[in-house]
Amino acid sequence: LTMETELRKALKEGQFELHYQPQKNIVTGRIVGVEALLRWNHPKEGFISPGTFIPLAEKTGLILEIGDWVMYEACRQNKQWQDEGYDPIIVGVNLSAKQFHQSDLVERVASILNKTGLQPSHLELEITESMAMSNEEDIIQTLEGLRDLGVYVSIDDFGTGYSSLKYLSRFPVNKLKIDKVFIQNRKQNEAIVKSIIHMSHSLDMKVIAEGVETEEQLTFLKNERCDEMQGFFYSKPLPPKHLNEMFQKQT
Ligand code: G
Ligand code: G
Ligand code: MN
Ligand code: NA
Repeated sequence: LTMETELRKALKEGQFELHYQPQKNIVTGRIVGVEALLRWNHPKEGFISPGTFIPLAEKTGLILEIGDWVMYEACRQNKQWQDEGYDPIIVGVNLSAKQFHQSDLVERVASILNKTGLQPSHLELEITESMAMSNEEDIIQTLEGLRDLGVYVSIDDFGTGYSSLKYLSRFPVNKLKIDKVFIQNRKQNEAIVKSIIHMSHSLDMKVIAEGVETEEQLTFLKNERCDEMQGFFYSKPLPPKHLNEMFQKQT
């Protein structure tokens, strides 16, 4: 089978799963969100990382169907956690460029929220800089449509793309996610990390550090007033039932 055929089959036969990586408020230490990360549980190969199949899914357009499934499943799971009595959190979903540029994206998101019963303010869509930093009218319209719907939008891998900072201040975006390369080479990038935190707050945005792996990194981020953290220091992405255990521990 070609990989494209295999991907179609995977979608039809339910071979995709979402894992969730917790995001903590740095001050309170509580889980305030999770990022949904796609996993392909292949019957022969075992877990396949999205890095290997997302590019093909993008090329073939299959990403639209896969992306709808991801968003639906992430919203459904988050609603289920709320129904189970856990404190409400935000679920983050990665959007690919093709998804983001669908002319009916806002309607699709609204329909998924409607079907799953999740409140818009409990969904965050992650887009990359290159998707957002453009002057095109339809991009601004999409971002405004998402804002009016009440979902959050964050900029993923911030600092690694082609940032046109002139757009950032005009864009209805809620949060910057500092790319892990800046956190992991923290000493070398200290000035950059401080500046991104400062800039986020000046623009009335939240800021989260990705790829936090050490206590030293966390202490630095706390001192610099970074809002949230995500990374292996606290937890890798995990299947949903492990999150239930983490929620229980903190109540
Ligand atoms: O999950 P992992 O740890 O391997 O992620 C690898 C890459 O795949 C990351 O860049 C991540 O943003 C991307 N990715 C993970 N899940 C999804 C998804 O559901 N949709 C899209 N478009 N990208 C995803
Ligand atoms: O591109 P995006 O930021 O969506 O992808 C998140 C990716 O980062 C996933 O592949 C996830 O597994 C990975 N990741 C999450 N936390 C850490 C971490 O602390 N260290 C490293 N090296 N990777 C991480
Ligand atoms: Mn992401
Ligand atoms: Na990222």
